[in-house]
Amino acid sequence: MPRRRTVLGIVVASLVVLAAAAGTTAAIAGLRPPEVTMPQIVPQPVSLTTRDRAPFELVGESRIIVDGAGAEAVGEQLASAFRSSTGFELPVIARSAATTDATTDAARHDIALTVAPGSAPIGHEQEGYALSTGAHGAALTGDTAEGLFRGIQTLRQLFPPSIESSERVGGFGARWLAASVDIEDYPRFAYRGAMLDVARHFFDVTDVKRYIDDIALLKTNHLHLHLTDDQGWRIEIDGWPKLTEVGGTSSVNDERGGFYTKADYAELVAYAQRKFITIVPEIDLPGHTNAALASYPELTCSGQAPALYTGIEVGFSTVCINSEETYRFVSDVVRQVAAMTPGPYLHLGGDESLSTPEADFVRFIERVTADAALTGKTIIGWHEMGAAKNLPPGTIGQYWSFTRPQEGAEEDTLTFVQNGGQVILSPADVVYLDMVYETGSPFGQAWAEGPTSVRESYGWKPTRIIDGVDEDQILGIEAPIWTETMHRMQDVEYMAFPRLASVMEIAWSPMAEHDQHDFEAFAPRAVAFSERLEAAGITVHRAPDLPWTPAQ
Ligand code: TNX
Repeated sequence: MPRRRTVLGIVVASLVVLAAAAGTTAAIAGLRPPEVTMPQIVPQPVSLTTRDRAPFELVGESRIIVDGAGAEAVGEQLASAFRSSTGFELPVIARSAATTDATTDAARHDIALTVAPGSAPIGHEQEGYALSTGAHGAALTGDTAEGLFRGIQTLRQLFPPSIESSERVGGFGARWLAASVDIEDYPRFAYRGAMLDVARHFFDVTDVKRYIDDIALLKTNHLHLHLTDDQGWRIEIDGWPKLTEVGGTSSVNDERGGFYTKADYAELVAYAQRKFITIVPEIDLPGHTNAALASYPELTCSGQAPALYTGIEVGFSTVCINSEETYRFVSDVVRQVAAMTPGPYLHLGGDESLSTPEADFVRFIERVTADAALTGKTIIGWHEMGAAKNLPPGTIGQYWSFTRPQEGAEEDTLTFVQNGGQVILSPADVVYLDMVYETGSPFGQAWAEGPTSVRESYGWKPTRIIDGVDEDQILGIEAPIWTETMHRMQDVEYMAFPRLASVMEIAWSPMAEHDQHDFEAFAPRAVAFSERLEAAGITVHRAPDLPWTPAQ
């Protein structure tokens, strides 16, 4: 495919209406899948042209033809997403081994996945892709396997939602059609994250893998794990066994404790890598440390271990800033966590250290970030870390104040920029997925100007938050979910969906900054995406500000 510059915007030409189904309101679990649907894609692609051509049809003989580095593994993931619902075999075959060539009749029903230099939109080689579907076949190309992986999330959304079902859908005569489109797409921000708090309640490897699957659908590429807090320490550290033996047992209301062994953690990292998601580990310091203090009294200034904590207050704990034992502890933890982490980032917290005197906080942060930077990782800190001006160059700040910065947040955040680093935006009043929805939400908190509707989660612009933090200073956007009020993955999903779709559209789609940032246009796509999640068995909150169709 030739390299082309893409035009920002969406050109909707005429749609082939093979069947009457316009919109994605057709049945999910009916006897047979609907025929062809209007493309409703989240995040909105950079350029999407619907073509006046017959649709692509996936049939029992369809094959996934792969070519180029890493394409086969992506092809296998696509095949496994489609096999259960369609009942088709969908063999994944190397282009060189495919007996029919691309121009023959049989290839009309094949999906070709190709990694080749020069196929992604120019300047977007890492994650960009091009996708073309129609009666000629389906062809997805990228410069990298990662680009292909992002592209298959789009391809999935061209089929009816029921293709995501884990059970066979439809009987004799069921057809799997995808509208004919040409798409070129790439992300606005390099960092598109979700954060899961596994400290307030523990979520085991199975749960986290499930969340990785969920967030990957929205082209999320980082999962930040909040591994330690007052209520629990969740990661095994050699030489400090009580962190997990003692500190790993507690949780909010003692509902769900636990921890990851190093092997568990490696399994998560590897699982995420297959979905092109980088795990960002967070060890929160110097506050939010009660679980560590309860495990090792020598980390406190009094030498007395506090009791394990199962409440939801914040800001009452701190490691002892004037003790060398503290620095030996932090250094061990940081080195081991860095060694477990192939990704470039190490998050050292720094938020809400309300029991650490300011001068001590600054001294502690400057010392531990300098030490942690020796591991070669880029340090991330919550914006309060910016109170320390002497940070390793390039340290990233994670902003969690509101879309209108509250006191000090702006100044703290600018420290990172002045120091050559970028900012991850997590404005709590719009992207904190643990904020209650409209009244009656069974989970969540409301402190960040809650409730937070889907409309609010979509209605903000990243460049309008802090003067001096513009497009180039923004590394990306992250939606945290704090789990004081949730201990089951389905409850996490209920809070995350559909609001994570809003946040990831803003993070991925360049047009979310421009005039196409329009909730009325987003809303039906959010519904379509949610129906897809429901078909896959993922819990969704049918928030009242979206135009739901009655459950089938
Ligand atoms: C604030 S925002 C926190 C967390 C809480 C969360 C609850 C931030 C960096 N810290 O400790 O869990 O509020 O919404």
